[in-house]
Amino acid sequence: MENTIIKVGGMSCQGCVSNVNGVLGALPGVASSEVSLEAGEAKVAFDPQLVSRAALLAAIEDAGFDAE
Ligand code: 9UX
Repeated sequence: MENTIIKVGGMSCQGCVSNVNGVLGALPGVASSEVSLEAGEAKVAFDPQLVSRAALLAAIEDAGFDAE
């Protein structure tokens, strides 16, 4: 398992937080995600055999947010 912190831009309410948690949680290989509106970031634990960090960023961006 690998842990990463992703900066997430464009979240303006707790609904956005739920949306980001939802898209991350739907990806195979994501064990857990913790998204903070205040910090503008997501802490994600994932299995690098199943999903890449780049795929996490892409999923967040597809949901309409910025990720880096
Ligand atoms: Mo809040 Mo975010 O009304 O995708 S859910 S701004």
